[in-house]
Amino acid sequence: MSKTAIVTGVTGQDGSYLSELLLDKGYKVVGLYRRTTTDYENRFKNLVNVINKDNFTLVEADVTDSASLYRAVADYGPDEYYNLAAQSHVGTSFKTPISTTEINLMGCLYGLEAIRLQKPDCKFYQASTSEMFGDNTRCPQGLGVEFSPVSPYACSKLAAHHMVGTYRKSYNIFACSGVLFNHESPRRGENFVTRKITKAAAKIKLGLQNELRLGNLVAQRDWGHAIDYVRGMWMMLQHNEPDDYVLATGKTNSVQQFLDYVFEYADLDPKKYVTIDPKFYRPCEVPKLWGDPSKAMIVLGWKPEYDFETLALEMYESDLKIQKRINR
Ligand code: NDP
Ligand code: GDR
Repeated sequence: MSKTAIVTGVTGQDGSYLSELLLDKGYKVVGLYRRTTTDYENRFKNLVNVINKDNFTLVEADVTDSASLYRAVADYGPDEYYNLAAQSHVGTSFKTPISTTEINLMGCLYGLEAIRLQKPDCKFYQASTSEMFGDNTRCPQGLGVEFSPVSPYACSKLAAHHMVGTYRKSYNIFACSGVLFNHESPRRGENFVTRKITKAAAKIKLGLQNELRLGNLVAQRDWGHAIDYVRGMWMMLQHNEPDDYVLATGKTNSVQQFLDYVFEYADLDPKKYVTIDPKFYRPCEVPKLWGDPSKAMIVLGWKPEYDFETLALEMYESDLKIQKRINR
């Protein structure tokens, strides 16, 4: 019999790729989404490959509304529950710390409780993050490195991370946290720095934009591709023991390096177009993320297939195609 998975945050980057992976593996996928006022087409654009498939169901739920999660678990009796929903923008979390914490911490806890009380054999995946390492620059960062969060986003995710460990130890729930380093794709939200850069480069190339305003260019990130990372999430839940894992490429680059690489490929000079705007600085910055994925590689056999260069060029080419289409 096919397995059923609930995926929260299904309209986001990872939710869409994970749904595709699970459907390919024969799962029934129940994607949870919250109502907003924006138009349907834009809202579900990441889901074009899955939305009309027989085994894919969209269910309205908000992770801050515990009843809606309890109902989804009761109605669908999932074998796996992937908690991807989040207010995921670090900069925004300084402006909306309370709702960020409600979504990221309570959304996780409500999901855990829905499972504990109604379907305790359901496996649970939590989207933890490298942001939890914060300003601890001891590198490369694996699970032995101390967490030192420096944003409301990271604090909320760290509390959720500990909650997952607590449910695993206290109630024997098969709950795993994936401590994932930055992962991107053509479906990355447009206000994250990689997508902001590839979209701007495409628009500048086509004469549709002449300035790109950015914040801190010296921050370093370990950037991988979302397709590799959703595969890792699924692998964690297929292992015989629940545990936490880091997923990362094991390489780090600065924002400046990402910018230079994309602009050079597009044959553009960043100095002509890029302006530093303090509006994009954060009250506290995470200076350097560089992950150590060796545990996931050894125990799960996970390995990223994309590198920084392939990722950056795929994103730029995709944005160029989108801009050509919408400005035809
Ligand atoms: P996105 O921002 O693309 O997606 C977040 C999703 O959460 C969206 O579908 C959003 O829906 C949904 N959501 C937000 N609030 C609620 C709510 N109250 N109820 C229901 N759904 C809600 O994130 P990613 O796909 O990039 O990331 C997935 C998860 O992984 C997140 O938890 C993120 O924090 C975490 N993570 C991401 C990393 C990355 O580099 N991408 C790295 C490490 C962790 P809507 O469309 O309505 O906004
Ligand atoms: P991050 O991603 O904060 O690492 O969180 P983001 O792309 O927002 O920032 C990366 C770095 O770029 C700097 N930066 C800018 N960032 C944005 N968004 N916009 C700018 O104009 C800009 N200029 C410079 C930032 O200061 C930062 O140093 C992402 C999210 O997906 C989280 O949900 C996830 O948990 C972590 O990655 C791992």
